[in-house]
Amino acid sequence: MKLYESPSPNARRVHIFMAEKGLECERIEVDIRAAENLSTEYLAKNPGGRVPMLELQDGTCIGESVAICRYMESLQPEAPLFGMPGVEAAKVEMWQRRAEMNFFLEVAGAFRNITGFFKDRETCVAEWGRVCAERAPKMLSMFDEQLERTPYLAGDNFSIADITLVVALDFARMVKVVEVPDLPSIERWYGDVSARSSFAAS
Ligand SMILES: N[C@@H](CCC(=O)N[C@@H](CS)C(=O)NCC(=O)O)C(=O)O
Repeated sequence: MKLYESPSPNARRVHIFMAEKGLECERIEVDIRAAENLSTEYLAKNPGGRVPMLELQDGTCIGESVAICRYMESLQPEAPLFGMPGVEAAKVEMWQRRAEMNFFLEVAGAFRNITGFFKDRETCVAEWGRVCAERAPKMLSMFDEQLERTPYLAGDNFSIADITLVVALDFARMVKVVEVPDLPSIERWYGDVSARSSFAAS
């Protein structure tokens, strides 16, 4: 299998997930600055036109980082990073979606609209970017309160929800368009999670 990717937060989520699972595959660099992800050839494989994308030996292409991670989980079910079926899996899904939709997407919206990084291919509205930048940090108190009660976002076990939130926080700090407040439980959890060897590998 081949992972089409570029240095980007979503590819990083997949790298960390694969490192947790001890999985490796061929990696193919896609230059998103040069819009290689929008070429006819790439779009035929991944109509979303984003990275990462996984191509299997039989030609099946899987877009969306979380879908790629689900496939990786099927290859190596241990340790279950999507949770055990039932309540645990439901909690992982809940926190994964909150980390992605309530924080990561706000950071991405701020980055894309304020910096105009992809202005060659989309309309950027700086004012909208500022709204996203204002909303993102406010979302963090929900995660902080949860982490006051549990070691990891979804409970007692490390999961894909933790990967998404750490990657989104690191991205927010790197691109500097969103102010990330110091919150005590997030700080404790961030230290624990980011010390895992899978985070260094990516
Ligand atoms: N929901 C997708 C988002 C992927 C995404 O936005 N990737 C960015 C890099 S982090 C990208 O391909 N940007 C290129 C572009 O927007 O043209 C996922 O989870 O994989």
